[in-house]
Amino acid sequence: MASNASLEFIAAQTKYDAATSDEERLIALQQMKSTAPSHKGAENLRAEINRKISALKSNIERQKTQVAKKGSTQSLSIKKDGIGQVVILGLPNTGKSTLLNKLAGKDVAQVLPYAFSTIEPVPAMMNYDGTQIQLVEVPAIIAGSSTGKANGKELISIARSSDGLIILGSKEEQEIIKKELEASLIFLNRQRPPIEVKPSVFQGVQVAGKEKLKFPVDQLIGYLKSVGKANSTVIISGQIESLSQVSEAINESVVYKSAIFVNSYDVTDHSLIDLKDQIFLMLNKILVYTKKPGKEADLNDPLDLDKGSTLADLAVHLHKDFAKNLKSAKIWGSAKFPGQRVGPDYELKHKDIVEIII
Ligand SMILES: Nc1nc2c(ncn2[C@@H]2O[C@H](COP(=O)(O)OP(=O)(O)O)[C@@H](O)[C@H]2O)c(=O)[nH]1
Ligand SMILES: [Mg+2]
Repeated sequence: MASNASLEFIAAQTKYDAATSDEERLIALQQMKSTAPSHKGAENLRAEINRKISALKSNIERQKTQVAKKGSTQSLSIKKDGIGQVVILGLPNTGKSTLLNKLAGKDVAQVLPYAFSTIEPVPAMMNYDGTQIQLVEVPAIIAGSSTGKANGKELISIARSSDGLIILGSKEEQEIIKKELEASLIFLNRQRPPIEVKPSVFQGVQVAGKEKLKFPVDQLIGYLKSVGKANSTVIISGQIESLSQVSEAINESVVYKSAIFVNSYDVTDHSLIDLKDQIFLMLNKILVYTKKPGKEADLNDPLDLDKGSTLADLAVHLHKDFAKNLKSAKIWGSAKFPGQRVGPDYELKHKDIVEIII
């Protein structure tokens, strides 16, 4: 090895030798490159590092496209429609088609007394207060779907891209579905653990919010090193109790979905109305109605906005000229009194009636 190598260079080389993945090797090589001796005698060494870097990069790229190709043959998606897409999941013969038909208000899916009667995803629109929500019945999920049984990977990929889920079945059956989803890195009704790990240009791991970490910080740093995140900035914004939370938080394949759990056979007409409300709430949307001065609002023709939207957001939604000239609006519903005047920053609420003044 070349003489006059710096300590940093040797440290990077040690990292390279100990690396267990191409990503780690690449990071180490890049550190070697930046700390390599610059004199003429080390020319060959620098050339060799550069060669290794480009070989590794193309290797990593190739692996990535292979993963992407593999992923695409195993994913299936239903073109979205309406204000959101909600997917119905259950074991065979749990009443998925029956529920879909009840929610859609017509017979879109065949109800049959045997397992695997629905073999293709069935989309249907559900009317909710004048707006449309897309429901999709997915063919039955079973224990082992996450490993590919009964087209499981394709079917679960529909849940992955949905805006919310209905899990249908008895408690035990719901648990089976939940397990299959978790094995596919789809977690229900919870949020990503409150820790963020970002790559850093500085050496080592900097941690903000250490006091919220409920185990020794050295364990965290050791773990991050072992997964090729030796140089990172960590922000902990809530209690972190285990490394498995850290591993979940940094896993980009993990998604979080809202889910409603429904027991088969207890969907009466009354609970159907509740269920429709729950489905709407899951989408985090509000419906508002617009009206012209002196006219009534059309309550059959709502506009959907994301929860938290302001009057200005509504104006953008309507027309860009509206947005430019918007000064204020009169509001009925969430207003302090009927027809209250509010400005562009006013946060609209579900079922507000809005008369824009320009
Ligand atoms: N007793 C009862 N049977 C139901 C109910 N919903 C569905 N079924 C029956 O369960 C079987 C499967 O229903 P289906 O909706 O096709 O289930 P899927 O395979 O999960 O789509 C059919 O024989 C239905 O008649 C229900 O609410 N009560
Ligand atoms: Mg069915």
